[in-house]
Amino acid sequence: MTYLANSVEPLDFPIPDGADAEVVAAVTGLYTDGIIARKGAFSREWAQRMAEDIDVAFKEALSRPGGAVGRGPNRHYVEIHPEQMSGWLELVDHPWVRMVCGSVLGPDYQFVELGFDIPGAGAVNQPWHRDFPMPEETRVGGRLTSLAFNLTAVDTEEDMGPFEVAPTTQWDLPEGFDHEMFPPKSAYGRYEALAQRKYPKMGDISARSALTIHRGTQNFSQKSRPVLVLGVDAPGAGNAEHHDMAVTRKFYDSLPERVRNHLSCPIVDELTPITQKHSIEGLMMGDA
Ligand SMILES: O=C(O)CCC(=O)C(=O)O
Ligand SMILES: [Fe+2]
Repeated sequence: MTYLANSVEPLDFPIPDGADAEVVAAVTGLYTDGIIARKGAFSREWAQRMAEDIDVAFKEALSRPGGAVGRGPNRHYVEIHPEQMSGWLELVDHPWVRMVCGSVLGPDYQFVELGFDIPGAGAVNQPWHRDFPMPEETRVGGRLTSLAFNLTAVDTEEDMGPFEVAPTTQWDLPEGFDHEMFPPKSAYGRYEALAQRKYPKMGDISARSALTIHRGTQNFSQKSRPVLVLGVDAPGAGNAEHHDMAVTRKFYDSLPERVRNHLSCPIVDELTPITQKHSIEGLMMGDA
């Protein structure tokens, strides 16, 4: 593939030794398009439980100051603790999730974020963006050091303001970007030409580099389109410090060791509801 003059050029895809076809496809997909997916990874019943957990957490977050943060008109983000989601263990222990994380981030990957976006009725196009600035290791080393997994709580329909992504743009250097995350309006034509709209259904899961330029689009319907976000880092990627995820001792002790090994968050006696940090996204996308 060809890269823009103003983009990082990964020298080669870091495919682990002895990788099977599935691993090759995952690494190649994330290093080329910047987004991959597995249809029907979970049952509809599992996704329905996730939707109910999101609903409970969203109501709780709206009931207190700072519980939910605006990401544009009628659009919220809420960070939660793993124990607020009954299917969290099945999510992080899913063979596809483990395969993708291990293949792209190495064996010592860490779960650093759990949350959800809720674009409600009346949400408008977000500005094209990446979720955080490109780290040095990506810019200089051509390596991806984190992943965002997404799971929809509803079957996505055209009028719900689908997620839109511009494949290959995880490598775009942030020239003229606001806060190194928001490309200038003059570059929108390029993103619109590359754009793909995604129509995931309940039970589907995707994985992307959060650097791949994307946006939620205008929701013309009366329904909201909640989407879960699981953030995973390679060791040292540094995103954990932007999140307040924690687990209770009881929950931690109940987890299999192969999951515990991927948790570096605080282990506490009692969970504190998360107050969302003031973010650049809120500044750039507007309040809810
Ligand atoms: O609407 C979506 O699916 C994604 C929203 C998003 O990218 C964000 O709030 O950062
Ligand atoms: Fe985003």
